[in-house]
Amino acid sequence: EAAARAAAATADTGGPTIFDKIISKEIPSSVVYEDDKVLAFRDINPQAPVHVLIIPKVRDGLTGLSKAEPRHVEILGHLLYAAKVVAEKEGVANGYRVVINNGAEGCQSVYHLHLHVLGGRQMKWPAG
Ligand code: DGP
Repeated sequence: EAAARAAAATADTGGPTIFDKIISKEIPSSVVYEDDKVLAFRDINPQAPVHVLIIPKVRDGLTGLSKAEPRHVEILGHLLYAAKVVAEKEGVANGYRVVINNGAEGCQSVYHLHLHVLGGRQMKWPAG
């Protein structure tokens, strides 16, 4: 499983991603929260009973966290606050984890910045 995920990690080409089609609803997803700037939907391959992805609706160069610039500070804060809202909505406010995989070595596979919100089970540390 870990090896499969590592193999799935890809390079940042800056091209369109599957998340564009999720934002446009061309590909259906299970939306758990949405506002004017962010969309939160269930991960297709959940790693915990609650596994939600939160993405900016406009990527604006944010293929990954490592591409963050000063202009992104507001949306970065918005995404993190949305994680708190999603955790409450999903009933895991007492304990959850927020993850950003960055780059191939960080096991990132979709190059549109996203937060993972994981909960509903005991998390382990260190993360794998
Ligand atoms: P990462 O490895 O951090 O880049 O996470 C990308 C996540 O995106 C991964 O956990 C699986 C999820 N994912 C990929 N394609 C789809 C999709 O079409 N629908 C949904 N809901 N999730 C997807």
